Amino acid sequence: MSLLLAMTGWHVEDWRARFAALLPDMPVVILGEPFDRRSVHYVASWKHPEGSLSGLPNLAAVFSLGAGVDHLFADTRLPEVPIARVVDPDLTTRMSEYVVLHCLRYLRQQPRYDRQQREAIWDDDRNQPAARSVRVGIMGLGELGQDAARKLKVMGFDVAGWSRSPRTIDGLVTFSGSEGMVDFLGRTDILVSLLPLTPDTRGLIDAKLLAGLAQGGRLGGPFLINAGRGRLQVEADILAALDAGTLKGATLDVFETEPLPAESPLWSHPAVTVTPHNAAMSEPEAVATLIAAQIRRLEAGAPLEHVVDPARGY
Ligand code: NDP
Ligand code: OXD
Repeated sequence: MSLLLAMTGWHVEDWRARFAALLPDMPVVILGEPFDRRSVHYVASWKHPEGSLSGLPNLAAVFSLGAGVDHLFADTRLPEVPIARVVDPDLTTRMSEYVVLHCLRYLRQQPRYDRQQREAIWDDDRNQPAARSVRVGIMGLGELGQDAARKLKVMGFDVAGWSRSPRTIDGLVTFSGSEGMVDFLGRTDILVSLLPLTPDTRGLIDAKLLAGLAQGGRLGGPFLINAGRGRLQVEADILAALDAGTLKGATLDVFETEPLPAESPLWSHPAVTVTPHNAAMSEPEAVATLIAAQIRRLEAGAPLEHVVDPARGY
């Protein structure tokens, strides 16, 4: 019985060593090296090549090495076995750090002071909005969205959230579905996207959505932070809104195409901050520990945790 590591873009050796230490009785085999396909009971995947998991007759479960599972559902030949994803405090904390950092950056006008420093301008602007006067709207109120909302509230922001199904969360103004979208956007100065990529969310952050954001708030116009998935956003529409001045700035960790192509205008746009899809990286020690515990649970006859629903796509 073995665990197959099937990943692209990450250093497989870090993961092999970690899993081998955590599961000393289970051989760890690597996609791309020779292995007996009948021996594989478990797969841990990050963007495995299309079709590479078919023909594993004893496969019992697939683990995403990240919180998102769109990379799994992109495989049209994905085996029909239970799929579990990462829900882990290490990853969640990293994402909340990213969201709080960039909301504070906009609140405290840091991009402007960076510019002023480059030009040696001392402009002691006295217009300093309070966090309580800035409305943050979080799209996606799951594991990551709820934690980010809690931490933004600690910083004093006026926080609301939007989800697919109605949610009641202590201390949070919530909206849901297409019927809640207009009111949600209309009270949002900083839009934070922590949505999964599904057929329903693809292309959601487009010209129409951006046009619905609050104008005239305390930051002088709306900002966007997307750390969900790149294909949630229409990059041409974001650039057009920035150039029209209806969007004041965008911080993007994820992109329609990754790595972000060298010719993308996002790289050099003065109102755009680019980070290389690492808002919340999967740290091998934390994530391998979680997956090893899941495998031990299954081997002991206990149910798998953090299982995703293929019909919903997350
Ligand atoms: P969860 O599954 O816990 O939460 C997803 C949230 O999105 C839920 O609130 C869900 O609504 C909502 N949602 C899903 N579809 C829709 C829709 N059509 N309309 C409105 N709301 C919708 O996921 P996580 O919070 O753990 O992770 C979210 C995403 O963050 C991941 O899927 C991944 O894409 C991204 N991510 C990015 C990382 C990075 O480094 N940039 C790192 C980790 C994750 P409901 O509550 O009704 O179910
Ligand atoms: C994830 C990611 O889904 O890193 O965990 O994008």
